[in-house]
Amino acid sequence: MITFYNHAHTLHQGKMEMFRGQMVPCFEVPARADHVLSEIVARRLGTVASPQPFDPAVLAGIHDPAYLQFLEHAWDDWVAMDPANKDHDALPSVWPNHGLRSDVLPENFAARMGRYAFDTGSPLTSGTWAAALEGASCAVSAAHHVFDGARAAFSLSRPPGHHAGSDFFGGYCFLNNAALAAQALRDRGMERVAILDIDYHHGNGTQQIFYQRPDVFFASIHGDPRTEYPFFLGHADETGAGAGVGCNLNLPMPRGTGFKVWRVALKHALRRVLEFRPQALVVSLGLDTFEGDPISGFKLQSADYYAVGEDLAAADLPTVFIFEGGYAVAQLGVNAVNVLEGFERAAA
Ligand code: OKP
Ligand code: ZN
Repeated sequence: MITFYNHAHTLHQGKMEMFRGQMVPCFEVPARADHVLSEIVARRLGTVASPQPFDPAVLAGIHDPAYLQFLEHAWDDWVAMDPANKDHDALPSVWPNHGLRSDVLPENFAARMGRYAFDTGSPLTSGTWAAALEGASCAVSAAHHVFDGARAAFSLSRPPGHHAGSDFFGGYCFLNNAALAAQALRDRGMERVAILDIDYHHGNGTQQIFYQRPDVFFASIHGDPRTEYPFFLGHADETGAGAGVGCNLNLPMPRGTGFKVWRVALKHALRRVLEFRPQALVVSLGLDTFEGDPISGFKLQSADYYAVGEDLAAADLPTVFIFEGGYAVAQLGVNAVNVLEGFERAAA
Protein backbone atom coordinates (compact mmCIF):
# COMPACT_ATOMS: atom_id res chain seq x y z
CA MET A 1 0.00 0.00 0.00
CA ILE A 2 1.30 3.45 -0.86
CA THR A 3 1.70 5.99 1.94
CA PHE A 4 1.44 9.72 1.27
CA TYR A 5 3.58 11.22 4.00
CA ASN A 6 3.38 14.80 5.21
CA HIS A 7 7.04 15.84 5.45
CA ALA A 8 5.89 19.23 6.78
CA HIS A 9 4.11 17.77 9.82
CA THR A 10 6.88 18.88 12.21
CA LEU A 11 6.04 22.52 11.42
CA HIS A 12 3.05 21.99 13.72
CA GLN A 13 4.44 21.46 17.15
CA GLY A 14 2.19 22.74 19.92
CA LYS A 15 3.83 23.21 23.29
CA MET A 16 1.05 23.16 25.89
CA GLU A 17 -2.70 22.51 25.96
CA MET A 18 -5.19 23.60 28.59
CA PHE A 19 -6.49 20.64 30.61
CA ARG A 20 -8.64 21.00 33.72
CA GLY A 21 -7.34 24.42 34.63
CA GLN A 22 -3.69 23.75 33.93
CA MET A 23 -1.34 23.95 30.98
CA VAL A 24 0.00 20.46 30.23
CA PRO A 25 2.39 19.28 27.47
CA CYS A 26 0.63 18.48 24.20
CA PHE A 27 -0.35 14.84 23.58
CA GLU A 28 -0.43 15.36 19.85
CA VAL A 29 3.34 15.37 19.18
CA PRO A 30 5.52 14.98 16.04
CA ALA A 31 6.96 11.67 17.32
CA ARG A 32 3.55 10.12 16.59
CA ALA A 33 3.98 10.34 12.83
CA ASP A 34 7.69 9.47 13.04
CA HIS A 35 6.91 6.15 14.75
CA VAL A 36 4.33 5.21 12.14
CA LEU A 37 6.69 6.09 9.32
CA SER A 38 9.56 4.01 10.70
CA GLU A 39 7.26 1.02 11.20
CA ILE A 40 6.06 1.33 7.58
CA VAL A 41 9.65 1.33 6.39
CA ALA A 42 10.77 -1.48 8.73
CA ARG A 43 7.91 -3.76 7.68
CA ARG A 44 8.05 -2.79 3.98
CA LEU A 45 4.40 -1.86 3.74
CA GLY A 46 5.07 -0.16 0.41
CA THR A 47 6.22 3.07 -1.20
CA VAL A 48 6.35 6.26 0.82
CA ALA A 49 5.55 9.19 -1.46
CA SER A 50 5.15 12.93 -1.21
CA PRO A 51 1.70 14.26 -2.08
CA GLN A 52 0.91 15.85 -5.45
CA PRO A 53 0.29 19.59 -5.42
CA PHE A 54 -3.44 20.01 -5.08
CA ASP A 55 -6.05 22.47 -6.24
CA PRO A 56 -6.98 24.62 -3.22
CA ALA A 57 -10.51 24.66 -4.63
CA VAL A 58 -10.98 21.27 -2.93
CA LEU A 59 -10.72 23.06 0.43
CA ALA A 60 -13.64 25.30 -0.47
CA GLY A 61 -15.81 22.21 -0.95
CA ILE A 62 -15.45 21.46 2.77
CA HIS A 63 -14.43 24.60 4.67
CA ASP A 64 -15.87 28.14 4.75
CA PRO A 65 -13.77 30.74 2.92
CA ALA A 66 -13.72 33.03 5.97
CA TYR A 67 -12.49 30.18 8.18
CA LEU A 68 -9.73 29.32 5.70
CA GLN A 69 -8.70 33.00 5.62
CA PHE A 70 -8.64 33.02 9.41
CA LEU A 71 -6.42 29.93 9.58
CA GLU A 72 -4.03 31.09 6.88
CA HIS A 73 -3.36 34.42 8.60
CA ALA A 74 -3.88 33.39 12.22
CA TRP A 75 -0.23 33.26 13.25
CA ASP A 76 0.63 36.65 11.72
CA ASP A 77 -2.46 38.20 13.29
CA TRP A 78 -1.53 36.69 16.66
CA VAL A 79 1.97 38.19 16.51
CA ALA A 80 0.57 41.51 15.23
CA MET A 81 -1.52 41.74 18.42
CA ASP A 82 1.67 41.77 20.46
CA PRO A 83 5.18 40.94 19.19
CA ALA A 84 5.81 39.00 22.44
CA ASN A 85 3.14 36.49 21.30
CA LYS A 86 5.67 34.93 18.93
CA ASP A 87 7.15 33.06 21.88
CA HIS A 88 4.02 31.10 22.76
CA ASP A 89 1.24 29.34 20.91
CA ALA A 90 -2.18 30.88 20.38
CA LEU A 91 -5.16 29.57 22.37
CA PRO A 92 -8.66 31.03 22.72
CA SER A 93 -10.11 32.32 25.97
CA VAL A 94 -13.53 33.74 25.07
CA TRP A 95 -16.43 32.28 23.03
CA PRO A 96 -19.64 33.62 21.44
CA ASN A 97 -21.68 31.10 23.42
CA HIS A 98 -24.78 31.36 25.62
CA GLY A 99 -26.72 34.01 23.76
CA LEU A 100 -23.74 36.01 22.55
CA ARG A 101 -23.58 36.95 18.88
CA SER A 102 -21.42 35.09 16.40
CA ASP A 103 -22.83 36.80 13.30
CA VAL A 104 -20.59 39.86 13.70
CA LEU A 105 -16.98 38.77 13.40
CA PRO A 106 -14.83 40.79 15.82
CA GLU A 107 -11.62 42.44 14.59
CA ASN A 108 -9.74 41.48 17.74
CA PHE A 109 -7.76 38.30 17.02
CA ALA A 110 -8.30 36.70 20.42
CA ALA A 111 -12.03 37.10 19.93
CA ARG A 112 -11.94 35.73 16.40
CA MET A 113 -10.05 32.74 17.73
CA GLY A 114 -12.92 32.06 20.11
CA ARG A 115 -15.36 32.35 17.20
CA TYR A 116 -13.55 29.56 15.33
CA ALA A 117 -12.39 27.28 18.19
CA PHE A 118 -14.40 24.95 20.41
CA ASP A 119 -11.76 24.04 22.99
CA THR A 120 -8.57 25.26 24.69
CA GLY A 121 -6.64 22.09 23.88
CA SER A 122 -5.62 22.88 20.31
CA PRO A 123 -2.73 25.34 20.19
CA LEU A 124 -2.28 27.18 16.93
CA THR A 125 1.43 27.66 16.11
CA SER A 126 3.60 29.42 13.54
CA GLY A 127 3.60 26.31 11.34
CA THR A 128 0.07 25.03 11.86
CA TRP A 129 -1.34 26.28 8.57
CA ALA A 130 1.61 25.00 6.50
CA ALA A 131 1.48 21.57 8.17
CA ALA A 132 -2.29 21.25 7.90
CA LEU A 133 -2.30 22.34 4.26
CA GLU A 134 0.32 19.74 3.32
CA GLY A 135 -1.72 17.18 5.28
CA ALA A 136 -4.78 18.07 3.23
CA SER A 137 -2.77 17.45 0.11
CA CYS A 138 -1.76 13.99 1.43
CA ALA A 139 -5.42 13.16 1.98
CA VAL A 140 -6.39 14.35 -1.50
CA SER A 141 -3.47 12.49 -3.11
CA ALA A 142 -4.51 9.28 -1.34
CA ALA A 143 -8.07 9.77 -2.56
CA HIS A 144 -6.94 10.37 -6.14
CA HIS A 145 -4.70 7.31 -6.03
CA VAL A 146 -7.66 5.19 -5.00
CA PHE A 147 -9.90 6.84 -7.58
CA ASP A 148 -7.32 5.94 -10.21
CA GLY A 149 -7.67 2.27 -9.33
CA ALA A 150 -5.56 1.44 -6.27
CA ARG A 151 -7.20 -0.93 -3.79
CA ALA A 152 -6.10 1.35 -0.92
CA ALA A 153 -3.83 4.25 0.08
CA PHE A 154 -2.71 5.73 3.38
CA SER A 155 -2.44 9.42 4.22
CA LEU A 156 0.06 9.75 7.07
CA SER A 157 -0.14 13.24 8.45
CA ARG A 158 -0.62 15.33 11.54
CA PRO A 159 -2.30 17.37 12.91
CA PRO A 160 -5.36 15.10 12.68
CA GLY A 161 -8.62 16.29 11.12
CA HIS A 162 -11.88 14.68 12.23
CA HIS A 163 -12.84 17.25 14.88
CA ALA A 164 -12.48 20.17 12.42
CA GLY A 165 -15.77 21.32 10.92
CA SER A 166 -16.72 23.60 8.08
CA ASP A 167 -15.84 26.67 10.16
CA PHE A 168 -14.25 25.52 13.39
CA PHE A 169 -11.16 23.87 14.85
CA GLY A 170 -10.58 21.91 18.05
CA GLY A 171 -9.51 18.48 19.29
CA TYR A 172 -6.04 19.05 17.78
CA CYS A 173 -7.67 19.35 14.31
CA PHE A 174 -7.69 22.27 11.84
CA LEU A 175 -8.50 20.95 8.36
CA ASN A 176 -10.71 17.88 8.01
CA ASN A 177 -8.54 15.46 6.03
CA ALA A 178 -11.12 12.64 5.87
CA ALA A 179 -13.80 15.05 4.63
CA LEU A 180 -11.39 16.42 2.03
CA ALA A 181 -10.59 12.89 0.82
CA ALA A 182 -14.31 12.09 0.51
CA GLN A 183 -14.91 15.37 -1.32
CA ALA A 184 -12.01 14.70 -3.68
CA LEU A 185 -13.64 11.36 -4.62
CA ARG A 186 -16.99 13.09 -5.12
CA ASP A 187 -15.35 15.80 -7.25
CA ARG A 188 -13.84 13.14 -9.52
CA GLY A 189 -17.32 11.77 -10.10
CA MET A 190 -18.07 9.09 -7.51
CA GLU A 191 -21.70 9.48 -6.54
CA ARG A 192 -21.65 7.98 -3.06
CA VAL A 193 -18.77 7.80 -0.59
CA ALA A 194 -18.77 6.45 2.97
CA ILE A 195 -16.59 7.58 5.86
CA LEU A 196 -16.02 5.20 8.75
CA ASP A 197 -14.43 6.81 11.81
CA ILE A 198 -12.81 4.34 14.22
CA ASP A 199 -10.89 6.89 16.31
CA TYR A 200 -11.78 6.70 20.04
CA HIS A 201 -13.29 10.18 19.87
CA HIS A 202 -16.42 11.03 17.92
CA GLY A 203 -15.63 12.78 14.62
CA ASN A 204 -17.86 15.74 15.33
CA GLY A 205 -16.32 17.84 12.56
CA THR A 206 -16.88 15.21 9.88
CA GLN A 207 -20.45 14.64 11.10
CA GLN A 208 -21.20 18.38 11.01
CA ILE A 209 -19.80 18.77 7.49
CA PHE A 210 -21.93 16.00 5.97
CA TYR A 211 -24.95 15.99 8.29
CA GLN A 212 -27.37 17.31 5.67
CA ARG A 213 -25.78 15.63 2.65
CA PRO A 214 -27.17 12.45 1.06
CA ASP A 215 -23.99 11.70 -0.93
CA VAL A 216 -21.62 10.98 1.97
CA PHE A 217 -22.51 8.42 4.65
CA PHE A 218 -20.79 8.95 8.00
CA ALA A 219 -20.43 6.18 10.57
CA SER A 220 -18.50 6.46 13.84
CA ILE A 221 -17.65 4.10 16.71
CA HIS A 222 -16.46 6.06 19.72
CA GLY A 223 -16.44 6.62 23.47
CA ASP A 224 -19.91 7.67 24.66
CA PRO A 225 -20.03 11.49 24.59
CA ARG A 226 -21.86 11.45 27.92
CA THR A 227 -18.46 10.81 29.46
CA GLU A 228 -15.96 11.24 26.62
CA TYR A 229 -14.59 14.10 24.52
CA PRO A 230 -15.98 15.91 22.48
CA PHE A 231 -19.02 15.57 24.80
CA PHE A 232 -21.45 17.72 22.82
CA LEU A 233 -22.01 15.49 19.78
CA GLY A 234 -21.89 11.79 18.88
CA HIS A 235 -25.10 10.40 20.41
CA ALA A 236 -26.95 7.48 18.82
CA ASP A 237 -30.01 9.57 17.96
CA GLU A 238 -28.06 11.75 15.50
CA THR A 239 -29.06 10.17 12.19
CA GLY A 240 -28.76 13.06 9.71
CA ALA A 241 -31.01 15.96 8.75
CA GLY A 242 -32.78 17.30 5.66
CA ALA A 243 -31.52 15.56 2.53
CA GLY A 244 -29.04 13.68 4.74
CA VAL A 245 -31.62 11.88 6.91
CA GLY A 246 -30.44 8.30 7.46
CA CYS A 247 -26.87 9.04 6.31
CA ASN A 248 -25.31 9.37 9.79
CA LEU A 249 -24.65 6.50 12.18
CA ASN A 250 -23.22 6.91 15.67
CA LEU A 251 -22.28 3.86 17.75
CA PRO A 252 -21.21 5.21 21.15
CA MET A 253 -19.68 2.63 23.50
CA PRO A 254 -18.91 2.85 27.21
CA ARG A 255 -15.41 3.40 28.58
CA GLY A 256 -13.73 0.06 29.15
CA THR A 257 -15.13 -1.59 25.99
CA GLY A 258 -12.86 -4.39 24.75
CA PHE A 259 -12.23 -5.75 21.27
CA LYS A 260 -14.91 -8.45 21.22
CA VAL A 261 -17.73 -6.01 21.81
CA TRP A 262 -16.10 -3.25 19.76
CA ARG A 263 -15.77 -5.64 16.81
CA VAL A 264 -19.52 -6.33 16.83
CA ALA A 265 -20.02 -2.58 16.43
CA LEU A 266 -17.44 -2.50 13.63
CA LYS A 267 -19.27 -5.23 11.72
CA HIS A 268 -22.58 -3.46 12.26
CA ALA A 269 -21.10 -0.17 10.99
CA LEU A 270 -19.68 -1.94 7.92
CA ARG A 271 -23.06 -3.54 7.18
CA ARG A 272 -24.68 -0.10 7.24
CA VAL A 273 -21.87 1.31 5.08
CA LEU A 274 -22.50 -1.41 2.47
CA GLU A 275 -26.26 -0.81 2.52
CA PHE A 276 -25.47 2.74 1.37
CA ARG A 277 -23.77 1.22 -1.71
CA PRO A 278 -20.75 3.57 -1.69
CA GLN A 279 -18.15 3.51 -4.45
CA ALA A 280 -15.33 4.05 -1.95
CA LEU A 281 -14.61 4.03 1.76
CA VAL A 282 -12.62 6.62 3.70
CA VAL A 283 -11.41 5.34 7.09
CA SER A 284 -10.62 7.86 9.83
CA LEU A 285 -7.91 5.69 11.38
CA GLY A 286 -7.39 6.64 15.00
CA LEU A 287 -5.39 4.21 17.12
CA ASP A 288 -6.45 5.67 20.47
CA THR A 289 -8.80 2.70 20.98
CA PHE A 290 -5.61 0.96 22.23
CA GLU A 291 -5.65 -0.21 25.86
CA GLY A 292 -2.49 1.76 26.59
CA ASP A 293 -3.74 5.08 25.28
CA PRO A 294 -3.19 7.80 27.89
CA ILE A 295 -6.32 9.85 27.12
CA SER A 296 -8.84 7.21 26.02
CA GLY A 297 -10.84 4.33 27.50
CA PHE A 298 -11.20 1.33 25.15
CA LYS A 299 -9.16 -1.86 25.55
CA LEU A 300 -8.00 -2.97 22.10
CA GLN A 301 -4.67 -4.81 22.03
CA SER A 302 -1.98 -4.55 19.39
CA ALA A 303 -2.81 -7.94 17.81
CA ASP A 304 -6.49 -6.93 17.49
CA TYR A 305 -5.56 -4.33 14.89
CA TYR A 306 -4.79 -7.06 12.34
CA ALA A 307 -8.40 -8.21 12.64
CA VAL A 308 -9.59 -4.61 12.26
CA GLY A 309 -7.71 -4.45 8.95
CA GLU A 310 -9.18 -7.80 7.86
CA ASP A 311 -12.73 -6.67 8.66
CA LEU A 312 -12.22 -3.44 6.71
CA ALA A 313 -10.85 -5.38 3.73
CA ALA A 314 -13.89 -7.68 3.78
CA ALA A 315 -16.07 -4.70 2.84
CA ASP A 316 -14.34 -5.00 -0.54
CA LEU A 317 -14.34 -1.25 -1.26
CA PRO A 318 -11.57 0.99 -2.58
CA THR A 319 -10.28 2.36 0.70
CA VAL A 320 -8.53 5.58 1.73
CA PHE A 321 -6.94 5.46 5.18
CA ILE A 322 -6.56 8.81 6.95
CA PHE A 323 -4.37 8.94 10.07
CA GLU A 324 -6.17 10.52 13.05
CA GLY A 325 -5.49 10.07 16.81
CA GLY A 326 -3.48 7.68 18.97
CA TYR A 327 -1.31 8.87 21.85
CA ALA A 328 0.46 5.76 23.14
CA VAL A 329 3.35 6.98 21.03
CA ALA A 330 5.71 4.00 21.40
CA GLN A 331 3.07 1.48 20.21
CA LEU A 332 1.44 3.72 17.62
CA GLY A 333 3.53 2.53 14.68
CA VAL A 334 2.88 -1.15 15.41
CA ASN A 335 -0.84 -0.61 15.91
CA ALA A 336 -1.29 1.47 12.74
CA VAL A 337 0.73 -0.87 10.54
CA ASN A 338 -1.09 -3.91 11.99
CA VAL A 339 -4.34 -2.46 10.61
CA LEU A 340 -2.80 -1.75 7.21
CA GLU A 341 -1.02 -5.12 6.99
CA GLY A 342 -4.14 -6.98 8.13
CA PHE A 343 -6.03 -5.15 5.39
CA GLU A 344 -3.46 -5.98 2.74
CA ARG A 345 -3.27 -9.67 3.63
CA ALA A 346 -7.05 -10.03 3.52
CA ALA A 347 -7.48 -7.87 0.43
CA ALA A 348 -4.93 -9.79 -1.65
C1 OKP B 1 -8.21 14.12 19.15
B1 OKP B 1 -8.42 12.86 18.29
C2 OKP B 1 -6.76 15.31 27.13
C3 OKP B 1 -8.14 15.90 27.02
C4 OKP B 1 -8.78 15.60 25.72
C5 OKP B 1 -8.99 16.44 23.44
C6 OKP B 1 -8.79 15.13 22.79
C7 OKP B 1 -8.73 15.27 21.30
C8 OKP B 1 -8.52 13.96 20.60
N1 OKP B 1 -5.99 15.89 28.14
N2 OKP B 1 -8.42 16.57 24.75
O1 OKP B 1 -9.75 12.44 18.21
O2 OKP B 1 -7.62 11.72 18.72
ZN1 ZN C 1 -9.12 10.47 19.12
